[in-house]
Order: sequence, then structure tokens, then C-alpha cells
Amino acid sequence: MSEITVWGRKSSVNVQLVLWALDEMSRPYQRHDAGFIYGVVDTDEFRAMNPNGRVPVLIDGDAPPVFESAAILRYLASQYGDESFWPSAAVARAQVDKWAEWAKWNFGHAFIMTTFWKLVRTSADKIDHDTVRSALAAVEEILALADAKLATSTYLANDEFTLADIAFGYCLYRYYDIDVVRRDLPHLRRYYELLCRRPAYRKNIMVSYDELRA
Ligand SMILES: N[C@@H](CCC(=O)N[C@@H](CS)C(=O)NCC(=O)O)C(=O)O
Repeated sequence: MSEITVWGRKSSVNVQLVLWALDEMSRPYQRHDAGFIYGVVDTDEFRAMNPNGRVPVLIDGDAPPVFESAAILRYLASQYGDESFWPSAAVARAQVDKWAEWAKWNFGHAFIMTTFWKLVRTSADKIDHDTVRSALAAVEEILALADAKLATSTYLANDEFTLADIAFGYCLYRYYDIDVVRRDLPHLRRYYELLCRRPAYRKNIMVSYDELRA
């Protein structure tokens, strides 16, 4: 079995996504802290792996480094995922991939940048609560689409746990943990509670983000 190395701090949602995927696939790995308070990302060695100076980076055995968490997730799924998690047929795979792509950007990226950062990574006296409220409302318009989909399937893409659930679920813990008034989205809540029962979700996603607080 090849040795897998992950570079990136455990408080990064994009690193968490990769660690969650590795544990779902029972792939052992070693991890090195990098990014934010841990530094490393500005060194020549790190930039040779990822010229963006961002985490995560994954190295699988002798293969060249992979950066971009969504690319890492698809690599791991292709290499180690089972048929239901990441179907081999292009038509079936696209049904999973469309929700993964949709979720990663429309929910994950948008929520972290417009809501989570403005609330958690901003000092209390500088938080603009009106801006946060309207950003949250926009995020919840997206989440309402997931809620409607989840009324018809157990998981996001279909009735099996797939790559799309990692691309969507990786930011849901923070959405449900922050101190805001949330929209009533019952199917999404049911789905989140299902994810919370997964040991790999609890280990990698349901973790403290205190080191990020302003
Ligand atoms: N699109 C990239 C984004 C990578 C990214 O922005 N990572 C953040 C952490 S979530 C980062 O490296 N921040 C700078 C740092 O931690 O030093 C991906 O999905 O991997």
C-alpha cells in the first residue's frame, strides 16, 4: 500500500474534506501541519508542491503532489473509492459530480467567505450583523435547493453515500454550529444528523475552529 501524506492544518475546511475522505476510504496517512499559524506554505519546498501556497496538498507514494481539495477528492475517489461512492460509468458519475461541484462552490465556498469569516474571523466589535444576516439568507437560498433535493433522496446525489456528500457536508458542521438564527430546512437537518453519525465525520469535521477566531 502506498504511503499517503497530507500537508495542511486540521482547522482548514479544505484539509478536513480530504481527511474525511481518507478515513471514509480507510486509507492510512500521515499529516503535517501547514498554513495560517503553522507557516510552511511560504517555503520553497512547499511552493514546489503547490505554487499557490495553499493547503491541502496530498502526495500518494511516488506520484506528483496534488493540490486543490476538489481535485484531491476526485483523485482519492478514482483510486480508492467504491462503485457507489464514485461510479465508473460517465453517465452515473456525472449525476454525483454535478451535486459535488454545485455544493463545493455554491454552498461551501460561499458560506465560508461571506458568512463564517465575517462572523468567526472578525473581532466582535467589528462584526456587521446586517451584512452577515443577508449573506446567511443568500446561503440559505442555496441550502433550500439541497433541502428540496434531500426530500427525495437519503443522501445528496442518491440513496448512497457518495463523493457529493463530502463536497457538501464538509461545511455543514460550521453552518449548524455558528451562533445565528437558521432557516427551517427539515430535510437538510435530517441529512446533517445522518452525517453526524459517521465516525469519520465526527473525527475530522466536527472539530473546534477556535484557533481561527479573531
Ligand atoms: N481552492 C483551494 C483553496 C485552498 C485554500 O484557500 N486553503 C486555505 C485553507 S482552507 C489556505 O491555504 N489558507 C491559507 C493558510 O492556511 O495559510 C482548495 O480547495 O484546496
